Amino acid sequence: MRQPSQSPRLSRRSLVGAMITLPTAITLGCDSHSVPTPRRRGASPSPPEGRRFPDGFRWGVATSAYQIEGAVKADGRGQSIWDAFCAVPGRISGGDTGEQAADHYHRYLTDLDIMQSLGVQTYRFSIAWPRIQPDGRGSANQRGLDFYKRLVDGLLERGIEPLATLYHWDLPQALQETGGWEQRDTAQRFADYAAIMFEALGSSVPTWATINEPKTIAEVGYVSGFHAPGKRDPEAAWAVRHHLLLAHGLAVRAFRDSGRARRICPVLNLAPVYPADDASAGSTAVAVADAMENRIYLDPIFKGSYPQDLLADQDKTAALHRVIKDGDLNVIAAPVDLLGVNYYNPVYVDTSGTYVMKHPTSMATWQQLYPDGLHDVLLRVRQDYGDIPISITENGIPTDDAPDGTVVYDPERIEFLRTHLAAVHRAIEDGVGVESYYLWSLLDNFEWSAGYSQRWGIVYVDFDSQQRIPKDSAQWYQDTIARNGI
Ligand code: GCO
Repeated sequence: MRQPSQSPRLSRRSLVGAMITLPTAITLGCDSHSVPTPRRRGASPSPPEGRRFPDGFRWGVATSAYQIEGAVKADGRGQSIWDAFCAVPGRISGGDTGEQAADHYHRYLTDLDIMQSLGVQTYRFSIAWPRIQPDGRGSANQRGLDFYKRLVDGLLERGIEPLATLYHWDLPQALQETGGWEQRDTAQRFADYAAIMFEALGSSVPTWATINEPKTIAEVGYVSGFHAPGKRDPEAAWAVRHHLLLAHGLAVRAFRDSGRARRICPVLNLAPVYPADDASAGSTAVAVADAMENRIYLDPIFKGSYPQDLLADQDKTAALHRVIKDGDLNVIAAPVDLLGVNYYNPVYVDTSGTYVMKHPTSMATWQQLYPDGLHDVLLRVRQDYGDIPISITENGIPTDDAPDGTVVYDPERIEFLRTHLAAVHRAIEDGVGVESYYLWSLLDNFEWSAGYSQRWGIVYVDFDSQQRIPKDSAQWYQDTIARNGI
């Protein structure tokens, strides 16, 4: 998330945005997964810079279930909070929903072939909890499990390493109806679901991620209300933050109990926090913003305690104090193997705590473009939390893409990727153990409250015909992977 409670409402998830009119094009059938070949013309606008990544560095792409799968009623899937949220008029730009999305549920073989053709080495996807437990509890729905088994097998057959995220925001609606993440019990339900997945796929998935961006869930789902479940209840957000962290810790414990000699990590969207001006340098306002953006998640997981400066503000954090039970911090701090970092933007704060825009943004008006922020945030993690292996689990930009025949020219995305990868490279040179990079995203997809008005993929999706067209950036990424550098 890049939209904390104090930020102006111009941030991510804005409800404005025009739908792109799509040309009629050939549909790639579900079964005939013929692969569109990335075109060879139109090279990167910038020359190679000669920055090679370390041997063994892994290049990936990322997606999430609700954003691409569609098939929301297939094979016994239950309803998620996003299905319910999309059904509320006015919540999503253009009245869009994830009902069809990129129809990946039926076209996953096409998508796997595209990844293989690009030379992608690892794929981060998420599992839709309501496909596995339609009501969020009880025994597993075999048909739901089978889909992810087929997906993982398809990846392994193509030599692509899976990274499975257990929770990318699609809570079973039945659990929302009993209180959702405001309820402590939901953390235990999550651990039970996680245990089902470790049992089913734990021998074939080498790396697991627990919860994607707890910050976005709390701030955008419970403070600004732009995301499901659409609440504006800052008090509730404190309980949600704690229960998400607890759910993470309980899932890590379940993972260790499963005896799998694999790896597990949290995925946090971190933002370097800078003073907006001289007056705010060293101010409490900057420290508070940093606590809410970063430390409130990093500290419990890696230090076993909430930030003291935050807890000391008893008035502000009374609702947090109320939900912390003895032993919770030990659970939350269960050792992890890796840290997943999603990076999209920095934050600048003035003395009043107001977020200030200092850089140009992408078409997502919350996204200030500042590649150095990625370098800074990586160094900061190393300095404050030690030498944790790190994966960049998301990084990307939306652009206003429209195909010209079979060509989709997206130079802005290539420039974004090139400059951010240069920042990652610099961090590695400075000693940070970054082992992999997952570009967000493989496909154009359902961008939450922005619906289909923002295209984040390196592969264009015509949402009418479901035709896929690799963009220029796909070609650029293929070359980058092939030479292991930029
Ligand atoms: C997130 C999610 C993705 C988004 C991406 C672009 O970070 O919010 O992980 O689902 O689509 O970040 O906003």
